[in-house]
Amino acid sequence: MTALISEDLIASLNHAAKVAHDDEFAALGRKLARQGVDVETLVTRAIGWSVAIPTWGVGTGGTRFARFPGRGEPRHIHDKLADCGVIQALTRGARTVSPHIPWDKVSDYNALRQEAAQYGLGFDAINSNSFQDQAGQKLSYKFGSLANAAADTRAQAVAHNLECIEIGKALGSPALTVWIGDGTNFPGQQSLGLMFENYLQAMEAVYAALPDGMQMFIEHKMYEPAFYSTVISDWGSSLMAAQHLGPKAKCLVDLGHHAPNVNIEQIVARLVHVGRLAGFHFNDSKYGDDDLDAGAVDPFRLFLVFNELVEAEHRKAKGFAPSYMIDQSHNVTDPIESLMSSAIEIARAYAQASLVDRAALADAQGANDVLAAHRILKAAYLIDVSPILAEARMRQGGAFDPISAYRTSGYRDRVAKERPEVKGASSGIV
Ligand code: AFD
Ligand code: MN
Ligand code: MN
Repeated sequence: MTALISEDLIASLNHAAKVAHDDEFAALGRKLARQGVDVETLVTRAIGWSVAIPTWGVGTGGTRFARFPGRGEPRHIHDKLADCGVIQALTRGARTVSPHIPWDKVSDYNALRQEAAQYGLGFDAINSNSFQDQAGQKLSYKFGSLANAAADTRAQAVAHNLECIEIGKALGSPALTVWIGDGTNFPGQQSLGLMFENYLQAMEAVYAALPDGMQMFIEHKMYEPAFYSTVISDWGSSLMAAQHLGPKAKCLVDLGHHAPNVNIEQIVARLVHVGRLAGFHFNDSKYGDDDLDAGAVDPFRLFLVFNELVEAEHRKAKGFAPSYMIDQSHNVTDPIESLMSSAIEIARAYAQASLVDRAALADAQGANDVLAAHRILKAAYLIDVSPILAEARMRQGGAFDPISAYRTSGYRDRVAKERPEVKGASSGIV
């Protein structure tokens, strides 16, 4: 298979940036050495870093008002894998994709696994979908799925999740992520207690079908599509469900799924403490589940989340092995560009958090020296780790500047010729 992005092009663009990059990388190396940090340790960590791309993220997203498709929209999972392959080829930090069923259904999953491997991609958590009705589906999810008042609808949603487990096995997915839209729009519409009990009972059947080595990620979300109550609305409900189900069930934190101003990093710390942090859906938000690009609005919050993660790694917290995934909706940008930029911002937060002087921070905290502790944290956040990230990318064959290399490559123009223009003004979140 020919490379999605010419390796010669990447090499020549990297060569053009080399003199300036080498100078800046060396200067950062000297700065870190003065703080007793070997820059190579950071490059190694950056090389080891990877975040999963959601297959639905490479298509243009929308709102409930409209969707404005871009050029060369992926038509199916094969196009989506190619787009994810581009992201990986240029950033080298997006080695897996998170598929979604039924959107990514095919007849041969072994072949799909091989197709992904050709792009250097593997599969991360598989996502079930019982928040929409699919063509030919017998019973509607209008009033819910796993928590529906009707037993036969719950059974249908269970069967769908069991199918996802089977597909996940074939793809090598390490986990099944379950997010349901179930909830109510009116007080009195349903019993809040009974809905949760129905959900738990249905999830027991899904949990029982998990093979060894496959985990279940429970994703909470405060509201939407239900606006009065949501069954798994917060990390408390998610943790209750996970603890009820068993050790393979963990809680997934989508950064956009909380009330504004909620202290997400503290939620992360609590889930680490209890050994139930499944991982993340990274994105950014200002008001609700905005699905904006990670690090676009509040990069400091992203850093604070990673500060908890690196601290957990540092003290070898029990059962700590989170999955890292992006979950965004790109409504006004080229999704490939947004996903590359986000993957870099997430890696940046990881690298910055890796620079926190943990021993000094512990001393300052132990002495109740508030401002010293804060300054230690802030000092790491203020270091521009861009040269480390670029160095890590280039050593793996990636691009110095993935977005400009992508633009120069003409990939979008090329696929726009092969993939027919999407007509019509359908609305809805992807
Ligand atoms: C919706 C939800 C949630 C979930 C995604 C895929 O808000 O973020 O991860 O669908 O199922 O966007
Ligand atoms: Mn999500
Ligand atoms: Mn969401």
